[in-house]
Amino acid sequence: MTARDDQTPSPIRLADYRPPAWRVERIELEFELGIDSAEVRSRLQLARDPQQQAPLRLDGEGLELLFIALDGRTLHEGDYRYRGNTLEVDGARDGSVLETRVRVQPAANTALEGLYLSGSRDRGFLLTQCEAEGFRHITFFPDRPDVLARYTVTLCADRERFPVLLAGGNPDGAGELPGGRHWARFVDPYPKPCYLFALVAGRLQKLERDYRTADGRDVRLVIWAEPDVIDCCGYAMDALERAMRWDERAYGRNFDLSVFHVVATHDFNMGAMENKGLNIFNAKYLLADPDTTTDDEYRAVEAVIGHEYFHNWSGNRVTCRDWFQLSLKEGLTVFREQQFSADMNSAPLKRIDDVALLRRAQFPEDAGPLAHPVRPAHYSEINNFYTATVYEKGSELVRMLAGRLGPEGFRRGMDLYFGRNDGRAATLEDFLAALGQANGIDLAPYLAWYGQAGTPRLVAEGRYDAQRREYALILRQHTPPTPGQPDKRPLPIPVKLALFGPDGRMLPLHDGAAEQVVVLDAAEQTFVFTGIEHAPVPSLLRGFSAPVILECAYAPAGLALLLTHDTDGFNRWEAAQQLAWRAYAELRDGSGHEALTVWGDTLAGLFGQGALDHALLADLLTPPGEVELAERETDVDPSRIHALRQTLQRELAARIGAAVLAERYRELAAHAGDALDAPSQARRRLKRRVLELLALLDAPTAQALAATQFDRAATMTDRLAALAVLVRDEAPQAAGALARYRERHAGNALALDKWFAVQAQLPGEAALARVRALEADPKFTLKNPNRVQALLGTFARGNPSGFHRADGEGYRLLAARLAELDALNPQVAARLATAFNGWQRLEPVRREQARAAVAELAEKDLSRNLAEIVGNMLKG
Ligand code: B3K
Ligand code: ZN
Repeated sequence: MTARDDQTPSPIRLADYRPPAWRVERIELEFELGIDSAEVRSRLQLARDPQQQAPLRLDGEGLELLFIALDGRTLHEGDYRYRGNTLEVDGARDGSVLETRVRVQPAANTALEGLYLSGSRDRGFLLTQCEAEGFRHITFFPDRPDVLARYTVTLCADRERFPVLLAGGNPDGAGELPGGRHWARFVDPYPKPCYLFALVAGRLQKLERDYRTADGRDVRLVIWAEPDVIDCCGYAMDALERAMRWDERAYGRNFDLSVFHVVATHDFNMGAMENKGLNIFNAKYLLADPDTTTDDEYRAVEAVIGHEYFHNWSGNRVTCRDWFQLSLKEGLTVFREQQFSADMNSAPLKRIDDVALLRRAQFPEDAGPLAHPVRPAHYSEINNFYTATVYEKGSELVRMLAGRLGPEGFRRGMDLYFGRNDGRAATLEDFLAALGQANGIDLAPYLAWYGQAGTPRLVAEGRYDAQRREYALILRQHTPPTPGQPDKRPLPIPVKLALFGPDGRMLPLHDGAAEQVVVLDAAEQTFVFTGIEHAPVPSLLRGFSAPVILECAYAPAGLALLLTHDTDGFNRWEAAQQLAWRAYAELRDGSGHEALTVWGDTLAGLFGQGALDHALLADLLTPPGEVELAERETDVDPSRIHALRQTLQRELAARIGAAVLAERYRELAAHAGDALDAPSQARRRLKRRVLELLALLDAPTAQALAATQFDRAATMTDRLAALAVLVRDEAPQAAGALARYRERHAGNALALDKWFAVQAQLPGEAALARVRALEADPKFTLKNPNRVQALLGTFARGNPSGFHRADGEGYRLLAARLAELDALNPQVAARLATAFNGWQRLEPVRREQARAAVAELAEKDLSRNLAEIVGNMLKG
């Protein structure tokens, strides 16, 4: 393995943390902006840690140093050294002022980290992305989150080319300069780490709104976008206002600047970024209108708007001491977003979505060669640790803590956490201490969750003693080994539970309560419930009270009872999932059809009753996805899993019946319109599921309905659902529909992404040729992360039967693209490479093909980002 240039290959370790030897109290930045070249002047006011002797060392990558002075004296060669991404300066004292001037090249920056150009040279705009370590691509600085400084930023540029100049903080003057140039200054009163610095400059239009915080501050909210899409920002503005109100109510947190900017870009490595006072969004999570945005995407916009806004407290006012603490801000902020989205929409549906994501993205990560704890102990490239484990599992850990404390206790704890750590760079220990101390509870045992990788298995066994009217629940736990962690400790696992009698009613537990939380904190414990009149069916882990895999030998009839009667919406869905899993295993192993029958008949019954919420019904009718099914197997053959899952769904469809499905489809389709209210969205969700099931029984009818739906659709949700059915079935109408879609949405990048993605999902052998053809499309480019994700990400991650070909062509295509992409954008390449995760569990032929493709890639000259992923992938 070779890592490019002189980057340190040795890992950074949590155990090596030392406070910074030098801090920066104030930084004044002055930018002279241009497309090809920009000059950055910086003035740092330094403070020295009297306990440490280290010379002044600053991070800087790819900077052309034009000038350097210390305390007003110009430095010359010999007074400083700029080598290997570090600038070392002699003679600095506590209170010294260091001035530098550097040149950077925005248009040549394809990594989209630091200062770069979004869009074309003549019409695009300049922006920055600093988290995690992009600031060092802009100027020299101690680029670590525990150096908090006060920022004054002045932007200067040509007025005609860059009419809008923005930076984080409060505006502090603007004016004209000679030669058609102008300037604008921003002062941020809150000390912040440099990863939260941002600027934007270009031709942007705005949507504005006035907002008054609960504590009486007037704030101007401004969303900025390029002129052709400014009309698509209204939904995001409403969502922002909802998020701000919600944080005031739920956490007592108010916004703290006089202006809050949000900017949309089509060229972004991730979803969005919470820069202080100047959030920057991937357009995908900001722009929305009924003609191009699906219902799921509307909810994603609301969620990401909330997420970034909530970071203003969980991340910005209280930041992380070091990057090992990343989940301190990310897990907590995902949790806050989940609460917000649950409050704005349906709480059970949100929980189902989130747990499905956890199972699809995080469980496989935790089970493969890239497994790492929520707080990793070491890393080589921090950008590789913005993972489902740090985010989604991190959120589950906060949820357990919140559950342990109850709503009032958690709020008390959060108040103490925010109050005590405001303006500080904190650790996960600080977080647990505040939550615990505010409630007089020792939460230290939960720290073990942060340090241990792998998904715990929770084994539950119930024994009913009719004579003593006692029910004993025996709970055991074990966590399989993960790379570097062979031995696992027991963790505190809160199990929220209820017991159901044979008639589907909840049995009273201790003190007559219907629901209770027991905490398993040893390898095995028994919990006894007395006064239980019947052998109960336990509803365990209600609301998914811990991120574990539950193993419980339910009889299919017991699961059917929960599916029909459980009062916890999430656990109803969970019962359907468990039943579907059993039914799938029966099909696979030819081991009878008990679960299949119970699953199909129970769902067919619920379908016929029509009493359920449409969206919940749609989710109940959806078995675990191909990725989740593969998780429970060894010698994985994705094409077989695909075929079996299709058979499984066909069985379900047959039990409901083609006529019933077609009839329900027509009923649902009768309510047209583009309304976004919950019932309308739910109707569209069910309509889609019904159409998909019908397609498995009676393809010609379903295709005809889909073609009509495609032509008449009033929403992107309906149009795309219909298109997906046509494309996946390779229906005769598919080509025409694709052509019409392409024509209709020619000028819209986000709609075009969906055009690429829907075709990348073509199942089986046909996928590869389609992906190759699409790569040759003039609209395909490796330079745009959204386009790469739409085509290659969807193919490699969202289409197992297409990607995992036995001949290995899918793997070779991905490996070849990764090498090309890595030269342009290492972060995006490294993220895409994680699609190889799980290769060790493939059946032998595919396993060898995948291994060979990854090994060959590893031989190339790779970025540190991609080298780390590929290296870990081969280690396990
Ligand atoms: N904090 C950013 C993610 C930055 C990723 C850097 N590679 C977005 C978020 O989680 O809100
Ligand atoms: Zn975040």
